[in-house]
Amino acid sequence: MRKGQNAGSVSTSKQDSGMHKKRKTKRKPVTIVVMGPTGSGKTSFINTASGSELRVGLGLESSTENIQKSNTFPLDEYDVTLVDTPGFDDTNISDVDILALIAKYLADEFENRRQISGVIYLHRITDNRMGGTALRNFRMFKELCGGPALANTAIVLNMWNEVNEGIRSARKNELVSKDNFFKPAVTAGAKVLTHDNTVDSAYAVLRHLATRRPRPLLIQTELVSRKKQLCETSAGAALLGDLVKREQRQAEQLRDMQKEIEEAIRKKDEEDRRELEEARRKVDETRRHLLSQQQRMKPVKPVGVRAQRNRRRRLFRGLLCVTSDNLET
Ligand SMILES: Nc1nc2c(ncn2[C@@H]2O[C@H](COP(=O)(O)OP(=O)(O)OP(=O)(O)O)[C@@H](O)[C@H]2O)c(=O)[nH]1
Ligand SMILES: [Mg+2]
Repeated sequence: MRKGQNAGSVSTSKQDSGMHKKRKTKRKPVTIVVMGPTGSGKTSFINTASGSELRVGLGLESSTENIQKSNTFPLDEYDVTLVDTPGFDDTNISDVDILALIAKYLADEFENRRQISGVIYLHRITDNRMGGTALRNFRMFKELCGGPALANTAIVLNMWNEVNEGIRSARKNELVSKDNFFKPAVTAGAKVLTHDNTVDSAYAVLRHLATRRPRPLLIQTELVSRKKQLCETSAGAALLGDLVKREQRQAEQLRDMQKEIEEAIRKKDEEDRRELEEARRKVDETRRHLLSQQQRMKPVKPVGVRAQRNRRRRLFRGLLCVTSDNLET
């Protein structure tokens, strides 16, 4: 059905270029970015709305690891392009790399005067709690957009038809009324909408965003206009704060494990000791990973006159600080 609609739009534009040349109206290009945790249904939403065939996840692993664009498709007087983003879940790609990817895409668009009309944040209404990963993703979404641009966002509660009326309205009320969930974004103008995996509900979301006046996202002005490094941006600071907290929790866990190991040694319980040491090794690995991510979020010092003169390098010095070539030793 989506393909038919796209094909239809192509033939419409061909007719326009022939018989109705004088009445030809140019559709307004609209770009909408889709964010949300891994597995929240970002790619599925994009495919449903655009008729694209971007890869959808099958298992628990994250499936979208890069920024990808949908087919551009007509909707009312707009030509809509949807932009898929990876979720922050620190598995296949680190959260720092994901932030760098998204930030670089947004900064490039801003620098090339291509406006972002809106941002969608997807949240599964089937989730019975707002866990650490969901909170982290939402925080990153909020910090990337910043106050004024939140008016151009939609928080989309998807999988809406998967739970009964009582549960979904109770969950929605909780999500929009709690300060640590969606309330601050809603107060700043984010619109809460629902999606039941149909083209109609996807279009309703897109129509809401397409009709709004585009505004730059905070990360765009921070990186391009104010020439901040990524680590100096609101999103960068939020991610760094999160990495520090997670690392502290791991360090605490390591201290507790050390006590348990000493106890096992004292009791001469060899099996217990081996199991605990194996568990400690894993926690230590996670902690080291978090420390190395923190390290990569450190500001990079200017590297010389020539580099200073290079506008592009200056612009993205924050992003360059998180690529492997530019790691501080
Ligand atoms: N029932 C139902 N399942 C859905 C819906 N949207 C997505 N899914 C399923 O949820 C899983 C994840 O969907 P994706 O679209 O890959 O999610 P994603 O957010 O792009 O995930 P990543 O690319 O890993 O970040 C897939 O198995 C989809 O089929 C929906 O509206 N209803
Ligand atoms: Mg995806």
